[in-house]
Amino acid sequence: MKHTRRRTRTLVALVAAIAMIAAACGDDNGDPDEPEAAEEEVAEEPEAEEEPADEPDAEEETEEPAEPGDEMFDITLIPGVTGDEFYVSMECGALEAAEEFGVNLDVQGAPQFSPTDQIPVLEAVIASGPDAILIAPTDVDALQAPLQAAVDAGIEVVLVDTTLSDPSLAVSQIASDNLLGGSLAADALGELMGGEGAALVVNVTPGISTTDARGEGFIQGLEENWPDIEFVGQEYSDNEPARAAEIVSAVLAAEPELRGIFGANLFSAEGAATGIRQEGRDDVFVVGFDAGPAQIEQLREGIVQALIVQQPLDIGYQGVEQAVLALTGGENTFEIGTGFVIATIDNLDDDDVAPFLYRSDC
Ligand code: T6T
Repeated sequence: MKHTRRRTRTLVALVAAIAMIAAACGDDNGDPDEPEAAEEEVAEEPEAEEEPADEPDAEEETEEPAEPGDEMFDITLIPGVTGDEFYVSMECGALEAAEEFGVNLDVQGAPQFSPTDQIPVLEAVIASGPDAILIAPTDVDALQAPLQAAVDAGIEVVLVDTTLSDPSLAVSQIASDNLLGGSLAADALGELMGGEGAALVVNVTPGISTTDARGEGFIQGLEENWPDIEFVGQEYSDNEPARAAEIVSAVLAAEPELRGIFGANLFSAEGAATGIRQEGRDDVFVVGFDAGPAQIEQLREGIVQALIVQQPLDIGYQGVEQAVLALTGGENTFEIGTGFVIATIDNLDDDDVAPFLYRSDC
């Protein structure tokens, strides 16, 4: 897309320049023979087209990689879902970068975290012809072919947060180290539980790269460092807090030894904590992933003891930066990892934690 636009622009400029030179020559010398000379030059023009096909033509000679800000690139961010403060914060970071690099940023998302809802959004975005798409795919396999269609249409793809089974179609992927995040959650919960009792994971939906990795990291972390904690399993909330709360009530009834819950994303963690509050249990610890405003409130209330906080602003910022690099002939970094902080009631307002808590608007 950018190449077509740049070529057209270069060609228009070239034609305009020739016209201006011809007009200037005609005006200046007042020699009646001169128009003939000009005509001769024009008549000779077609010969220029008889150059060997592999010679660079004037159009190609003037094509240079664009510089950031040189051209108003159009970039669309497609989050996993709308109304999720993790993605709102990512959008804030992306907007900051868009302003800095002088590109247009549009955001288009679906109200449910599901490929069925996200694919039509992606298809509409492809049809609108942006230069680049930043996307958090909602399923490792279902988004593979639709994103290949974007690449085939000449659109640069950057994966932000989640990834694909085969991410090689993207120029870059920027995400937390979710396996590590899961093991950090296991250690935080293991400490709180004093290394004893049973633990549950409330996850989102199988097939999401990030949350699958967190579940795996948590299980590995328990096995490696907390051998006396019994893992009672992983249940799926479908990204619905109410479903997460129901799961917690049901497992509490069935597992009297349950003392720890890991909520693997914002809505699962928030719902799991709500379930604990509804059951009136103060002997069960909750460690959640993410740090939306409701989660922070639960941390302050003492229903949640720790949050593994990602850096979505940085993911969004770097996503735009990588897209701009791809569009301007720069060198991309294929895999970029962003960090975590662990928030507790004791450090929530500290300077090294507070700036990472998620935003509900920019
Ligand atoms: O945890 C984030 C994100 O990293 C994950 O891929 C999906 O869920 C969140 O958006 C939080 O709701």
